Amino acid sequence: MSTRRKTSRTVRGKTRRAPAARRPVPAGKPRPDSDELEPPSEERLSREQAASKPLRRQSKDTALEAFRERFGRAPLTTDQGIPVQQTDDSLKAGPRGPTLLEDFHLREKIMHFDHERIPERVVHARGSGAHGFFQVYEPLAELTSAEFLNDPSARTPVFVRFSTVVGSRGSSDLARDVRGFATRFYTREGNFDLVGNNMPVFFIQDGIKFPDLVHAVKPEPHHEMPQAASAHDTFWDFVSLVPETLHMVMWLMSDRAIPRSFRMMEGFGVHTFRLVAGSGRTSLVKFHWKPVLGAHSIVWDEAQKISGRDPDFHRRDLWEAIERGQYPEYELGLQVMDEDQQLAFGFDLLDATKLVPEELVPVRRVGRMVLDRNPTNFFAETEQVAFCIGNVVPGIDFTNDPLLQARLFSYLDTQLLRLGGPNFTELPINRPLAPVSNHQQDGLGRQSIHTARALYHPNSIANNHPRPARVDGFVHVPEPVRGAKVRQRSDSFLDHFSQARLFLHSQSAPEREHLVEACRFEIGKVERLAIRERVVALFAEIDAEFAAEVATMVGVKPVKPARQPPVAQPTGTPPPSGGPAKGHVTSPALSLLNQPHDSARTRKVAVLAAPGARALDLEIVEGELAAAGVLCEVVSLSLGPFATDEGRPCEAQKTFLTTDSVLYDGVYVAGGADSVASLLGLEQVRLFLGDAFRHAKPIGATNEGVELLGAVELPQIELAHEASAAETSDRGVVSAWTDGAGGLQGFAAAFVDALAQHRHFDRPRSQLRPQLRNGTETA
Ligand code: HDE
Repeated sequence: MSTRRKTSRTVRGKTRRAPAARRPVPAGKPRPDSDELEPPSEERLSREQAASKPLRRQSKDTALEAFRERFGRAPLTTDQGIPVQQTDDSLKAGPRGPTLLEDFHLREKIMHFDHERIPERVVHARGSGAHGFFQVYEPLAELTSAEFLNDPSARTPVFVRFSTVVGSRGSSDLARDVRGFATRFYTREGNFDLVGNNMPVFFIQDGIKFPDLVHAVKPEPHHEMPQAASAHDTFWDFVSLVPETLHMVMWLMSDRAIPRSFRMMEGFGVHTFRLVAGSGRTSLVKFHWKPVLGAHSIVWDEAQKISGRDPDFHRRDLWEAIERGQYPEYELGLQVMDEDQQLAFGFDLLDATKLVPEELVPVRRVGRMVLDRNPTNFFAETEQVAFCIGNVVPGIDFTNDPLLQARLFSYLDTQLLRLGGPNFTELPINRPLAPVSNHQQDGLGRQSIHTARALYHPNSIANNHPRPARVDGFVHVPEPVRGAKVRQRSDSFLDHFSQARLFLHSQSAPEREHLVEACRFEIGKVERLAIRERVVALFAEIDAEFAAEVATMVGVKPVKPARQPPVAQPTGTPPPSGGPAKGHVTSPALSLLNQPHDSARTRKVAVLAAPGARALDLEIVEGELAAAGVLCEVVSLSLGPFATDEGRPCEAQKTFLTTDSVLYDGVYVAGGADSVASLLGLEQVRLFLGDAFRHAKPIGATNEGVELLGAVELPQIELAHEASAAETSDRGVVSAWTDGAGGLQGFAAAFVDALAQHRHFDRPRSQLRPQLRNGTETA
């Protein structure tokens, strides 16, 4: 039934990705990189060519191709190219004798292995990367002179690395955490790195607090626990003493911290940057990434289970979507403000703990990014990529945001240890496509062989080359700077509560409930009562009712807020109205509920079926789901083909042992009396459906499959009656008794709608019954 599209082929015994030109491209989409990317020739470009030739007209893929090694039929050699005759036994004095020092092959092999690891990133250690391109919709000349933002015909190659912040390289993707969203644009004017997160604000206002924050949230120093979690004393101790963290803490406790997928997450540049037009006019800007699939999350119970079932869940999801040709897509958004609006909104645009509500300054969508190629080698690309917030191109500049200023120092510095010296810019993934010519010399791991004799400026020997680019060179905005040298925070940074409150009040009821639960979970894990009390007291400054809800579950007496700071009313435009929390100032854009929910494309559905399953149900429903871009996986009693009621084979891709409900966006139970009878007897089936229900996922069933839902007794949910012709949809549970193809198509359409809604939090929260009516007793 389900077939997988082939995206790889075997070349001389090795699995190789098909060349870009032959990979599937979704209908209606232009082929990625088509104008700049000539498909890599089958013959590898020579190193000399790659090193000497200006890269201006190459795509990043072509540039990387020069460094890709394919062994083909070449014999095994040492690093020196000496053929190795045997690699299974070390050189010994007799078969039972000691190993000899002269075994250069053994020594080289072990030496290299011993040094395979490099230090992991101090934060954002766990990441996943993808290549793609960015294309601007129309020239933005009135805003910026950046060439890649002015040429709609150009596809600028990009490399994106998504990450979690706190955990080590091997930690679970599903930690409650901020996600990094770092994008490198390989523009013709050099590399531009937009090193952002999936949340628009940050914990602290000044970079000098970053080591304190990170020490507090990382595993505690005495026993290095807990891994990849903020639910421990030191983090909340820091929060309780540094109220500027509170707005970001609200985001961290919200569903945004457990995204469904990297493909379904917003991205934010966080800081206020500057755009500089050719005329010299500057404006302030906040960068956004808007996922075309909308932003969606999962629930905490699910996150914890996924961490056990598949800790690579996000990494796998990204990889597989790209391999399937379902390329993740994001639109670049700009919130543009005038220079004189720095203090116009009731807070300071230089303060990274504040966001600009989209209702005040709409996000203008200016271009799109498509991620269409997986890396060839994780280490060489995803691990060795060295982003730097200081990598900007002419037309983009910085502001005095003190967090941004500290980052300008940190990113270059950190690479020296991680990548072993100043020549990390020569690693293939870090090389710009723009030509590089300067007087940099020597250093550990230098790869370019400079032929110039005069590596200094000015020089007469090479007629001053390379010369400064007088016309196109980067010119920093000549912003006037005046002030006394002080270690001081601006008064305009001192309101730490208004936007935390804005975020809380903008959440829909289920999102708010999740947020409260998350706080109870996290603070409930804090051992020291004094810390719990201080946190709850700070929460009371945000919202007394919210603080009381948390307090009751964490052994703290609710406290009255010491003072209610004035709500910073945005000036200039009326406060956004409507939204879930009536009577409060809200920003509807902050609620995930208000994200687009119009497509089920790329969602994954578990199809529960066993021998005797109704062939027509499977064929029609799977076909309709596939047509809507939904991926189906048949989960059954054992792997491999089984016979349907018509005797035709159906391939089971997973069993109840090898997969779990939490790894899917929805579940469908096919009809067929024999199939349903076998499923009824399995405890795993009850757990599968029970979890899907608890996690508010769409559940569908046709014909005898409806009986299985009845047996699980989904509380207060109405199911289709055998006599009724049309399908029944009740809070994301879709069921139908239907013989014909038309009825099954109607069912599938309703199920696709339910999938597009993502989650159905309007379901009753009562517990499912602990046993199947007709099935085995369970604990
Ligand atoms: Fe980072 N951050 N950061 N950060 N950051 C790093 O750079 C740092 C901050 C972000 O996928 C490090 O190469 C300081 C904000 C991402 O490779 C390091 C401060 C935002 C990534 C570093 C911040 C980020 C990093 C660790 C406070 C969102 C992963 C390894 C002044 C706008 C990039 C490395 C990748 C990585 C320092 C705050 C995003 C140590 C000092 C705010 C996405 O340089």
